Amino acid sequence: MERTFVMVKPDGVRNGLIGDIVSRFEKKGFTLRGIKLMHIDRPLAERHYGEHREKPFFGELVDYLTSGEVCAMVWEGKHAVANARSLIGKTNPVEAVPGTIRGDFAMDVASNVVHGSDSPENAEREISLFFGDSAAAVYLFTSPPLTH
Ligand code: FUP
Repeated sequence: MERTFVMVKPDGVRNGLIGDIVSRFEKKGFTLRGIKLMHIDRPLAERHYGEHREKPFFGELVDYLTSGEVCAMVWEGKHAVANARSLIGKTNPVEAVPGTIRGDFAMDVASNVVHGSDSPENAEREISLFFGDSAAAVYLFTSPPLTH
């Protein structure tokens, strides 16, 4: 089984899309292995998008990612990386076909609602970055036992 890292970006959280996006992954057949709401600081955003450091849009990308809470998730399933990218759609929402998440919920490349890893290697790197030791990810998100 493969895992992938998916993140509802700040505009997706602000627009109330977490439930819809989670639902699409569940209905597709993915298994949820980790989920948390968090605020990304600039160093984490810069590491996550390190491959784009030299691009002209890098500063705006980091501003955008740190502008509000995100919902970070680990999803597992067969061909998880490729299947997730099919659900998410093209990077530029103008090109993303209706029926995909970006095709249905986004208008502009600079705020395209959701992230999905582009390779199994990057998925494991991103899971480690956001969830710590990836092998322990499942346990990290188990609620503590109730103590009343
Ligand atoms: P993706 O893997 O689909 O998220 O796409 P990329 O890794 O190519 O891009 C990462 C993020 O950079 C995108 F989600 C949006 C942003 N971006 C821009 O803002 N402008 C661009 O021209 C390209 C990407």
